[in-house]
This record gives sequence, C-alpha cells and structure tokens, in this order.
Amino acid sequence: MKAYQELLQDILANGTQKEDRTGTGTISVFGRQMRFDLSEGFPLVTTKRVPFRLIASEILWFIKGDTNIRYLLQHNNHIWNEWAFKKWVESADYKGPDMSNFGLRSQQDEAFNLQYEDQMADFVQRVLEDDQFAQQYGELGDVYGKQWRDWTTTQGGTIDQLKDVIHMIKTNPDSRRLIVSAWNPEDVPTMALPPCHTLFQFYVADGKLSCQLYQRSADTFLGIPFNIAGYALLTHLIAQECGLEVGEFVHTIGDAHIYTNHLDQIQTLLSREPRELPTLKLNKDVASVFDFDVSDIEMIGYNPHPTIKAPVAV
Ligand code: DHF
Ligand code: TMP
Repeated sequence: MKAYQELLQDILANGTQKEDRTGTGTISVFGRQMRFDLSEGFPLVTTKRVPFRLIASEILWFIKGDTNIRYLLQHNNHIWNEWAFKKWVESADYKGPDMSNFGLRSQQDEAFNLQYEDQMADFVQRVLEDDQFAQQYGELGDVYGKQWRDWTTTQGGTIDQLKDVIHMIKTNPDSRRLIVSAWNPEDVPTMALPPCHTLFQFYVADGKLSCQLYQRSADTFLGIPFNIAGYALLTHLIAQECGLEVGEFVHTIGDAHIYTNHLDQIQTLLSREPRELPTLKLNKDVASVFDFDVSDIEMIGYNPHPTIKAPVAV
C-alpha cells in the first residue's frame, strides 16, 4: 500500500487549496494513478483500520442493482445514510427541526448535533421498519446499482452492463470494450450524489483479470481506502466466476483531494509504517457473482494500525 501513502504525500506537497461543494475546503491535485498487483495480497489499507465488512456489503449492494439504503442498514452499514437523509429533510413531508446544512453544523454546534443524531436515528428506524417510507426516502436515485444492472435506453429498454461484461470476459476476453459506465448524463441531476467511480474496464491476459477504474473525484482519507478494496474485491469475484486468476487493479483519479479537516488524521496515518497485506478468501462453491453473500467473503490476516476517525463532508 505504498502507493496510497505516496498519493497522500503527493497531495500535501503539490496540492492547491480549493473550495468545494461541501464548504469544507480541500487540498487537491488532478490526474493521478495507483497500481496494485492483486497477486501480492489484498489491498486493504493497513495504516488505519478499514472496516472491510462495510466495503463487502456495499459492493454486493451495487451488484444486486439495489439503490435503496435499506439493504445497507440491514447489514449494519451506515456509510450512505447522510445522502438519503438529505433528501428526506429537504422534502415537504419532513416536519422536524431545521436540518439544513447538517453536515457542517453537526461538526460545529454540539446542541444541533444532538438534534441531528436524534433525527438520523428516527430516519434509520423508519427506513428499516416502514416499507412505504423506505421506498420513498431510502432511495438514493439512479446511482451505481441502477446504472450497472438496469441502464435505461432511449428505446425504453434496459441494459445489464455487469452481466454483459462478465459474459464478454468469458466469450471474448481480448475485447477492448470490457467497460461498465456509471456516468449517465441524463440521470446525473436526479442522483443523490453523481457517481464518483464513473467508469471501469477489464483486461484479460495470461489467464489473469485486471481492472482499471476512472474515479472523477476522490476523498483520499475516507473514500479511497473503500474504493481500492471495493474494486479489488469486485475483480476477485468476477475472476472466480470466469475461471481466471487476478491481475492488477489500476486506480486512475481525476480530482484527488484531502479535506482540510482531515489533515491531522493524515499526519497520524503517514507517521505509521504499512504492514503486511491480508488475503481475501472467497467461498469457492459460489459460481456466480450474483450469488455471493457477505458470509462468503472473508479477510484473513488483517492486522492494521488502530482506527482513525474523521468527519465526512456532505
Ligand atoms: N462523500 C465524501 N465527502 N467522501 C466520501 O468518501 C464519500 N463516500 C461515500 C458517499 N459520499 C462521500 C460512500 N462511501 C465512509 C466511507 C465510504 C463512504 C462513505 C463514508 C466513512 O465514513 N468511513 C469511515 C467509517 C464509517 C463507519 O464505520 O460507519 C472510515 O473511517 O472509514
Ligand atoms: P463531489 O460530487 O462534489 O465530487 O463530492 C463527492 C465526494 O465524495 C468527494 O469528496 C469524493 C467522495 N467520494 C469518494 O471519494 N469515494 C466514493 O466512493 C464516493 C461515493 C464519494
């Protein structure tokens, strides 16, 4: 994981101060690439503890084509809550205390933060228990799962990009068109968050499956460790179905940034020595990518440095 530490150092050394949509402020560089040889171990960051079970349930959620946070909540995964909650508190149905700009305010105002935590707990409970509420307000819009599995065409049909790409890997592995795109310009305005990981491509050579991701925007402290491990996992799952070994994960990034309220955390992380990489163990009996359950996915030998907490910019 030296590449990850080097990316952070690169941003600190060469980054430009930039304002951003969330009002937090960033230091940012444009156009960077990391490479991970997946045969050398699973690329899960070791200089802080990264909760792999959340990464696994997020990837399975995409694979299912699900865009509702209910599945994530059922797996005790809260990483997408803020973006569904935002739609709820901005809707006409919401009658509680004013939650505008809750992301920044909850960090700055303790009294507000208590109110926010109450509202969020209520929201989560309703999404879990109330089917109709979940259908309406657990929904993130046409985000990754929809575009991967159920892209709507101008003819009124749909395209299952993930299924198609797996079929192509099996039948035409030399193809240079093994692509899945989550970036659908028509749908961008109605998404809770336009896709950060916008497009990925597979490549087969010497019996090995490689994957390259183009990520338009990267929160290098919180998002990137999830994204590296998520796509590495996806590559392993597809390789198993296709009877291939794993090759490389190539991670290409547009705007690679550090939020200014993550700088202390980054210093702590950079002061730590990376440790040996863990190994991914998949249940070999699962024949299709679409049949995996979180219990079929196991991380062995993960011995990271302790957790480092950081606020997420909404
Ligand atoms: N917005 C921003 N500003 N950064 C992101 O990384 C991001 N990621 C999204 C949605 N919007 C985003 C989806 N993925 C966390 C990690 C990934 C993620 C969202 C949130 C996160 O907060 N990770 C914490 C642990 C969270 C937990 O344990 O529940 C971490 O320390 O890694
Ligand atoms: P943006 O839409 O203004 O670029 O904001 C999205 C933020 O979320 C940005 O900081 C990048 C970050 N992000 C990741 O780094 N990885 C992810 O997987 C997701 C969903 C978001």
